[in-house]
Amino acid sequence: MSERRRALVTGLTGQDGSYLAEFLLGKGYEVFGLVRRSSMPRLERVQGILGEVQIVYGDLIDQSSLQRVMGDCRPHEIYNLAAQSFVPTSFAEPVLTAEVTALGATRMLEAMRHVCPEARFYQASSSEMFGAVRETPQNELTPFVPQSPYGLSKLYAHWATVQHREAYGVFACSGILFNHESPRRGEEFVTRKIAKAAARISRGLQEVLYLGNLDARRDWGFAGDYVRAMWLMLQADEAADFVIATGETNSVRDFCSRAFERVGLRWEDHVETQEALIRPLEVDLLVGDASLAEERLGWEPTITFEGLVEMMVDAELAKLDASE
Ligand code: NAP
Ligand code: F7E
Repeated sequence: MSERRRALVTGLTGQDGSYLAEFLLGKGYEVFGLVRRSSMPRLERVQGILGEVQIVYGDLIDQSSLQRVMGDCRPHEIYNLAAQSFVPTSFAEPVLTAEVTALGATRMLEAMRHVCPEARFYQASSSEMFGAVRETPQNELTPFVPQSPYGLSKLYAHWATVQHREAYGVFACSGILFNHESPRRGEEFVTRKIAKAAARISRGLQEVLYLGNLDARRDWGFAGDYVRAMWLMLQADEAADFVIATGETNSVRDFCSRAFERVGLRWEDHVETQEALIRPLEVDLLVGDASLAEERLGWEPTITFEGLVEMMVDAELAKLDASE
């Protein structure tokens, strides 16, 4: 009988970590999820799989913890999803963001190189690296012009991944993922913030939704589709970097319009803009070209923009119903 495959997932408690762990369990993997210590458990997103996933403790800031965990788990595949991932926080805490998001990835790569060099490595890179975009749509060859300490940190981690592949021959892939959302998205990100507010306003629980830049355009997909792409990258014959995106771009205003329409309201009657929510630098337009992933990995998104907005608003309405 062949050995059960083992996967180590950092960022287990985050949006993508929870979807990826479920996906890997469904494929028969033994899943180890790296969790950092906190005074209160943050396992809400993985409640449903706590009996199946093995929690291991460590922190991307602590090299020795990563080496210990890799030695204990002996993973065949490593998915590095942990990061300080919120762009506004990266302006407020640029050094912490670099420690976790940039150097954390290097720590993971170095730990793998020394402890389990045969493992396959996935780095959660980001469309934020394209920043002030030099061409549209963006693909694997588009130049990077990051516009935030977060984008800059992800760029460092991206090149650390490429360099480890080229210098040491490890199987390391960088997935350049465009924005992906779900009912499990953190509440401070704009899609979840809008979906939650639309639901609450429709039930008379809130009056106004304060937002920043309504003109920013993003290529929004569904997180469940995107974790499948991560896995496909590590099953390929050769390690490479891939853009993962839907190829469609919409503005924050478009998201508002759809979300409020879903609850029978006009967004213009409830949304106000607030200067404090405008970023020091903005990424105005993102839209990805994922044709390489389609061609080499057979990956395609299954959820449309309209389907995503409806899924997120309906999930917020269902939560309100359940709490009544
Ligand atoms: P998320 O919900 O913010 O999750 C981040 C995860 O990182 C959480 O589990 C968090 O743990 C963990 N973490 C933070 N600092 C850590 C540290 N010092 N040591 C260990 N773990 C730490 O992010 P996500 O949306 O799932 O995204 C997953 C990854 O993809 C991130 O690297 C993100 O930057 C990247 N990405 C996301 C998108 C997107 O649209 N979602 C697009 C491109 C790339 P706690 O729960 O303890 O805070
Ligand atoms: O902002 C605008 C904001 O915070 C999207 C992360 O997962 O995707 C995410 O980064 C847009 C921006 O995501 C508000 O200015 C307007 O233009 O939802 P977001 P993000 O910054 O695109 C990338 C790919 C990642 O890798 C990141 O980890 O929406 N916006 N008003 C607002 N944004 C927020 N958060 N809140 C507002 O009130």
